[in-house]
Order: sequence, then structure tokens, then C-alpha cells
Amino acid sequence: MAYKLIDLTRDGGVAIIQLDRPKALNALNTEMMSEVADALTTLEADDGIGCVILTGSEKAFAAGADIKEMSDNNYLSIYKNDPFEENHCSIERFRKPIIAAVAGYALGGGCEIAMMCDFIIAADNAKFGQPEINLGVMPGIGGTQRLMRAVGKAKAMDMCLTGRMMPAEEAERAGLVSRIVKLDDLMSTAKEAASKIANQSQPVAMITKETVNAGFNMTLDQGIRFERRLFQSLFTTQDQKEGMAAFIEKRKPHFKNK
Ligand code: DAK
Repeated sequence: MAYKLIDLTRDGGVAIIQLDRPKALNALNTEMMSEVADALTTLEADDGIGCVILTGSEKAFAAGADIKEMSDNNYLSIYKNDPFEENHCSIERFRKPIIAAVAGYALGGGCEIAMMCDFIIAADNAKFGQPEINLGVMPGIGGTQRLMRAVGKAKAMDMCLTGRMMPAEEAERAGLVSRIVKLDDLMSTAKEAASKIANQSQPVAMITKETVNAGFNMTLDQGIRFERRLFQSLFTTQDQKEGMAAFIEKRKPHFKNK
């Protein structure tokens, strides 16, 4: 598939999906999200890719779902032909690690797709928000739920009810982003993190991701038991033997993803 609204590049084991609709501040329309879904399907099947970075421009990661495309819907049309569900969920369903590298606006659906990624690295100019209430609607692809889990009820309510933007420093303090870097350093930092992940054992990275995410839907006791069984199962892999042997032999491990 030839892409018009995203750029897909590869650098070793890292793939970068860049949202590229600058005139509309990367507003997420159906076409762009289909392209993201297609790219993720390709990358999931590509054994050479161990980590993906999702990013936008310096001014906007994404300013939300495309308001102009969405505005004429009625209840039945948005219910029956939800132009977003399948495509947005492709990020949620992606099984390999995916990092959001966010500069500028991450609003509405933009904030929501950043939160679907495994963690967010933010530039110092990043601004997060769920301003849907200003449009007479509310977040619709996980904003109320993921934001609350990331920053707690008080801040999630504040963001969703006032529609205000949260600057990068506040987002880091609140736990929404894992780190903030200077705008100029955003992509090099994200690539360094992604490359570290891509050099690990791919199945172990995928199972680690799955285990953290599973915890959102389990009690602590169930989550710990789930983690314990998966930890034990990793002793069936060649990569466990290699990782531990490399430590003992004081050398770098060479994982085979087996
Ligand atoms: N949609 C469409 N176009 C947008 C846009 C958006 N979300 N955001 C910006 N643009 C366009 C502007 O219309 C403008 O286009 P032209 O007028 O030049 O043609 C261009 O981008 C530049 O924007 P501005 O001139 O406004 O730029 P400023 O620097 O002055 O302001 C801003 C930047 C980000 C503060 C402002 O553009 C803004 O407030 N944008 C809207 C932010 C917003 O409200 N985002 C939430 C959108 S609602 C669903 C589930 C979820 C959703 C939808 C469906 N289902 C389950 C079906 C999600 C909904 C949303 O995300």
C-alpha cells in the first residue's frame, strides 16, 4: 500500500511511523488511520522489526480526530460505520513494543492514540488534552479510561471536564509521559530507546508488554500469578540461556528470538 498521509521508515530493527498531514495538524481522518493500521499489520509480520515509534511533527503529534470529517455524523452512522474503531484499535492490538514520540499538540484522539502506545516520550513543547467537551462531545477512544489510569481521577476529571491542555512538565509529574527531552533531542532519544528494545529478545519484550497490559484488567493477585507463570515459561527459551550465559561470561548477549 502506498501511503499518502504517513511516512514509514525503517532503521535496523526500529520502524518509525510519522503522521504527515501538516496542514491539518495531523488531524486523524479515516484515510490516515487506515494507513497506520496497514503499516502496523506489515510491521507485526516483519520479524526484523522489534520496536515501532509513532510520531508527528514538531508542531503537532495529532490535534485530534478530524472534526470536519466527523461533524455530519448522526448516532446510527457513527455507530454502524464507526470510521475509527478498527483502525485506532490496531494500535491497541499491536503486539510488539510501540513508543509515542510526542511534540506539540496531542489532543483528543491524538492524546488517546499516544496513550494506546506503550509509553510516551515527550518534547518540552508537548501539550496533552482531551478538549472534546468544547465540541459538545466527550473522549471516545479510551480518553476517560486511560487518562484516569495514567494520571488519577482528579487530573483526568480536570482535563476532560475543562478541556484544558496539560504541558509536558505537568504530564511527566503526573505519570502520563515517561520522560521529557528537548524538542531537538526527541527523535534521537526515542530511537535510542527503541533500538535498545529492538535488540532484546523479541518474544520476551512482547510477553513483558502483554504482562504489564494484562495487569490493567486483573486484580493484583491475578496479575502477580500471571506474571509468575510467564516468567517461569521463559526458561524454555534459548534467549534465557543466552542472556544469562552472556552475563556470566561478561559479554553482550546475542538473542535469536527463540
Ligand atoms: N480536525 C480537523 N482540522 C483540524 C483539527 C481537527 N481536530 N485541528 C486543527 N485542524 C486544522 C484547522 O481547521 C486549520 O485548518 P484550516 O482552517 O487552515 O484549513 C489547521 O488545522 C490549523 O489549525 P489552527 O489554525 O486552528 O491552528 P492554531 O495553531 O491556531 O491552533 C489548535 C491549534 C490545536 C489549538 C487548534 O487547531 C485546535 O483547537 N484544534 C482542535 C483540537 C480538538 O478539539 N481536538 C479534539 C478533536 S475531537 C470516535 C472516538 C473519538 C473521536 C472521534 C470519534 N468514535 C468512537 C467514532 C475523537 C474526537 C476528537 O479527537
